[in-house]
Amino acid sequence: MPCVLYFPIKQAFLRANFYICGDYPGHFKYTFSLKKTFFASDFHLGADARLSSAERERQVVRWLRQVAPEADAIYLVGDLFEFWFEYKSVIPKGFSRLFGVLAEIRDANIPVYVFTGNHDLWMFGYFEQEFNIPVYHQPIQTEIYGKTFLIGHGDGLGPNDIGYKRMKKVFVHPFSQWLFGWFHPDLGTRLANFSSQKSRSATPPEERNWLGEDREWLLQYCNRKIDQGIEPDYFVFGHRHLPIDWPLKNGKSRYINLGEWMYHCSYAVFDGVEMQLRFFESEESERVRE
Ligand SMILES: [Mn+2]
Repeated sequence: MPCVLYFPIKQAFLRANFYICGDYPGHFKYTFSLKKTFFASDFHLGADARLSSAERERQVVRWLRQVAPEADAIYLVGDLFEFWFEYKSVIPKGFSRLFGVLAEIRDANIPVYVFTGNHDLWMFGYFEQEFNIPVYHQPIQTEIYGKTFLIGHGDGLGPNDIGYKRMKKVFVHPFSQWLFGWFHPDLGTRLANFSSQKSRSATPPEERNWLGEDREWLLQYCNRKIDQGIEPDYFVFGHRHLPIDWPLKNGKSRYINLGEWMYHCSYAVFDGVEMQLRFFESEESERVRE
């Protein structure tokens, strides 16, 4: 078979996803599709916004259930929770529906990768032990179907944000983590909720504007990486709470920001050829693109 035919067919076969799903016992659907990789970030479960946190958790679960059958992998890129801290023997209450579906997805052998964000960076092994989900505290570079990706939450990257970078040093320091771990969880959680009330994760989208190419920190970070010779096809970040799809100066890479789920319910899907920003149960609206 000529190469021009053989390789696309082989690639499609490698990505083919044959699955049987049963909504009810004895009721099976046989489906075929090409596998896709999904990315989402900034659910901020635990904080109310357009929907209450409980309603939003159900929405996230609906999304995960919808995408899982055709997912080759699911990347959850930070700030899943408004606040998360793992004590030695205690985790925060709630999120049982999310955990149920994550356990189901992992038990079906679909890879899930979790990144910590600035709101939930205190993950110390629970996700690995309970769900067999690797947790990344730093951006990673990876390859998916021949395209290269640099994926991370995005906090503390780029110029500026000096105040946060200083605070992050304290947050990730083993001594402060050890100390915080010795506060009673009710007290620790209250302290954290008090400080996150001051944070602006719930700022509505109309108050979040594209600052322009020269003032978007994560865009500047991408440009710096390109200057250093690091040129992935896609830079994928969250943290900015603004869905962005921006072509970069090298004419090859793109900066994708996943947006958030307090208002936009945005996510990205890579089908092996193209990366697309999409919106779940939400008006396809305010995405930033050139
Ligand atoms: Mn966030």
